[in-house]
Amino acid sequence: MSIPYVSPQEFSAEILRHLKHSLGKDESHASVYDWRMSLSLALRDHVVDPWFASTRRTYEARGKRVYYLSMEFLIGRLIEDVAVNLGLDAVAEEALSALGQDYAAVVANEPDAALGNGGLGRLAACFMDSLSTLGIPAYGYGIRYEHGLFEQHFEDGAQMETAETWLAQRHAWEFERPEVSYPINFGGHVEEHEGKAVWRAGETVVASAYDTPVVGWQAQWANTLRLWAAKSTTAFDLDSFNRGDYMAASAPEALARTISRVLYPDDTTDTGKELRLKQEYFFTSASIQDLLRRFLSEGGDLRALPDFVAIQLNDTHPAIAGPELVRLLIDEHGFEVSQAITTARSCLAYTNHTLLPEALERWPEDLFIRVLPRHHRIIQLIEAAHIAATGSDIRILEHGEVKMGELAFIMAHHVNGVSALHSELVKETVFADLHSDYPGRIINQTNGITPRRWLYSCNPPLRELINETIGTTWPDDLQQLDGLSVHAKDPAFLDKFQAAKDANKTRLSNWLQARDGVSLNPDAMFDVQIKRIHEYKRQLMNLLETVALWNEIRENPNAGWTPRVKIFGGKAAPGYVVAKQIIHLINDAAKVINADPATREYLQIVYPENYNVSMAEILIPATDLSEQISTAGKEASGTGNMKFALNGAPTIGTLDGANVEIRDCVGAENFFLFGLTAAEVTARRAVPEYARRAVEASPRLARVLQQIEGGVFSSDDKTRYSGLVQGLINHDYFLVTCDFDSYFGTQRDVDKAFADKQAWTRMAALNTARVGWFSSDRTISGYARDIWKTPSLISARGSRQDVA
Ligand code: CJB
Repeated sequence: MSIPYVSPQEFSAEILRHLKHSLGKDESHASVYDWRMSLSLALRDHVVDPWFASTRRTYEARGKRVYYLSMEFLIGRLIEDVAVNLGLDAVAEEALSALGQDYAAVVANEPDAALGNGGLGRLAACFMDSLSTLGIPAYGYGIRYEHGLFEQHFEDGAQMETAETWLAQRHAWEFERPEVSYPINFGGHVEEHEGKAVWRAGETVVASAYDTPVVGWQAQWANTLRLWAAKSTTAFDLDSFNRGDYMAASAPEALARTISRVLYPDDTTDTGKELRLKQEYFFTSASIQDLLRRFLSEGGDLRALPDFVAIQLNDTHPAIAGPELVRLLIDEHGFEVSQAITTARSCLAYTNHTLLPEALERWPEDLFIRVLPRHHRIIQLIEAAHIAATGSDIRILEHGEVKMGELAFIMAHHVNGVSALHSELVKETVFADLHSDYPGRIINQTNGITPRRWLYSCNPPLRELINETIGTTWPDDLQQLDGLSVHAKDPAFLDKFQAAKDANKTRLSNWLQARDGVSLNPDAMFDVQIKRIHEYKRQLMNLLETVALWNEIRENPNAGWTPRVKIFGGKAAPGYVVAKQIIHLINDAAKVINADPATREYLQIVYPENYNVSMAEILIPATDLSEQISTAGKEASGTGNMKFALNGAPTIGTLDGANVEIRDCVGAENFFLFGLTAAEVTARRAVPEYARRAVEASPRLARVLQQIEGGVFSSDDKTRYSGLVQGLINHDYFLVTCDFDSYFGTQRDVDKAFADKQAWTRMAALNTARVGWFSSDRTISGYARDIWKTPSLISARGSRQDVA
C-alpha cells in the first residue's frame, strides 16, 4: 500500500478541522494542548486506512497471529513516531509552522506513555514497531494503567516520587472499545459436579478494551496494541447512595479500578503482593478470552489452535496464561486434561529477561489459592503431567510457593534468553534442570531496538548525513549502515559525522539550560549512564571513579585532563533503599565537585530529574561515551547499549549481556573493555573477604571510600553513607571493589583516545556503521522464524504479498 501524498496545506486544514470539531476551539484561543491534540488526531486519521487494510488482509490470509502479552509497554511519545512512519514528519512540521505554531513545542507537550519500568517495557514497545514494520499480524496485550511510572524529583538530592498522570488528559491515540469486555473472576471456591470442576468466583471485575493502532515503517502495515482497563460489574450502588453512604455507593467501581490503577514501580522484586497477582491474571485472562473469541468467531476448531495462535509471554508476569488457557479448554470447551495441556503448550512461548533470583516470581501458595483456586488445581495437573513425561525432580509447587518461572518454562514450547551470553547462562544456571528435562527448548533471540525511533527520529543530523552517504532505504534494513564503514577513512565524512554529534550536544545543552538552568561545556566528553538504578548496574562504581578522578585532577591540575561531563539518569524503585542512597550520593557529590573551582573546567556531574524515554531521545544522540558497566553475568542484554552505539557513542563496558555481541560487531579496537568476566565473577565470590582485599590493594579506591564515609560530600550528615561504604567493604556482591581499578584505568585510556579527535570520531562512526544487526526487525524476524512460524504479509516495500 503506498502512502497517499498529503500537502502541508491539506494537512493544515485537517489540523484546523480537528481543532474546531474535535477540540471545539477557535484558532485564536487554542492552547499548545489543543494544537497537540489536533495534530495527533489528524495523524491518527491517516493510520486508520492502513490499519483497516492490515486487519482485512489478516482475516483473508487465515493465517497465524502473534499475541504479545506484556505487563509493560514503555511507549514514550507517539507524535513523531507516527508522523515518521507515515512519512508525514516534514509535512506535519510545515503544516504547524504555517499555522504559526512551534512544532517542537507542540511535540513536547505530549506526555510520555510510561507504562513500563525500563528495558523490558521498552523492548515490548520496539517489538510492536517491528511487528508492524515487518507485516506480521500481531496484537500487543497489556494494561491501561491510569498512572504510569512515578515522576521523580530530587529534594536535597534525595529521590521523591509523585504519581504520574498521563490520563488526566485525553489520550489521543486510542479507540475505546466498550463492546469488547470480559468478566475476570477472582477468589471463591471450586466445586465438583459430575466429575466436572466448577469455579464459583468470589469477585468479578470487567476488563474493557482500548485499542491503539501501531503503524509500521512507511505505513505498509498496522497492528493493534490492546490495553485493558478494569471496571466494575456494578458501576454504582444506588442503595448505599439512597442511604446517604456516598463512599460505599462508589466503592465497587473504585475497588475494581484499583486493578488497573498503577504500574508497579519495581522492575524486579515486586512479587508476593496480592494486587500484583490480580493485575497479572486480569490482563492475561482478558487477552486469552479475547484471542479465543476471535479464533472461534472465524469458525476455528480449537484442536488446531496452535496453527493460528502464537502467544509470547514477556517474562513470567503473564505466566498464568498457561493454566488459564488450559482451564478454558477443559472447563468451557470440554478438552481432556492432557489434550488441553498439549494444545496450550503448543501455543505458548516464554522470554526470560533476567537471572536475578529475586525477579523470578514466586507466589505464596495460600495467597495464590485464595485468589485463583481453580488455577491452583490446574497447576497441580500441569505439574503431574510434567513429572509423568520427564521423571523430573523439578516442581512448580514447592515449599508453599507457586514458582512462575518453572510454570512458564514447562508450559512453553520455546524459552528464549535475550542475548547470547544470557541464553547460555539460562541453560547453565536458573533453568539447568529443566534444560536437561527439555533439551532444545531454550534458544536465544538477542534483543534489538527500533531504528525508526532510535536513530531516524531522535537524531536528525545523523539521519541526514546517512541519507546523503548511503541513501534512504536503511531504516527498515539497518545492516545497510555497513555501507558507512568505507567512509570512516574519509576525513571529510568524519568532519560531518562530528558536526552531527556536536549539533546534538548543543541541542542537549540548550535543553538542559532551559529546563534546569545547567550549562555544559560543549567541548567536554559527554559520558552518560542512563538506566534504572540498580546495584548490579553499578552506578556506584561510576561515581567512585568520578570522585577518584576529581582527587587526581586536584592534585595534578596541569596534567592535560580530558574535560568530562558525567551524566546520570534513572529512577530507583521507591522501596529500594540502597539504590536511593546511590542517587543521593551522586547528587551530593555533584554539589561539592561542581562547586570546586580547581576542577570545574575538567569535571562536572549532571543528574537531570525524571529520566524517561523522551529524555533518552535527547541524551543518546549527544553522548560521546556509553557506560555499560554491569557486573558480568547480571545484565541479561541491555538495549540502551545498542542505542548509544547506533548513535555513534563507543562503549566502556564489561563482557555482559549484549555488550559481548556489540563488541564482536564493532571490533575490539572500538570498544573499551574492562573488568571480570562472568566466570571470574563467580570464582571471585568464592575468595574470602574479596572486597576488603580489593580495597586494601587499591589506595585510590580506599581513599575515595574514606572520603565518602567521612562525610566529604555530606557535611550536613557525616554518617549518611557509612552503611553504603561498609556494605561495599563487607559484602559487595556486585564486585564494585574488584572491578574498580580496571575501570579507572580503562577510563584513562578513554581520556587519551578522546584527545585524538579524528581517531575518536572514526571509532564513533564505525560503531554506527557496524551495529545494524541490533535492529529489532532482526530480532522479530528471529522470533517469527524460530518460535512463532509466522510469515510476513508484506512481500516488498510498496506492495503486499497476495496470500489469500
Ligand atoms: N529487565 O527491564 C527489565 N525488567 C525485569 O524485570 C527483568 C529484566 C531487562 O529486560 C531488558 C529487555 O530484555 C534487558 O535488556 C535487560 O538486561 C533486563 O534487565
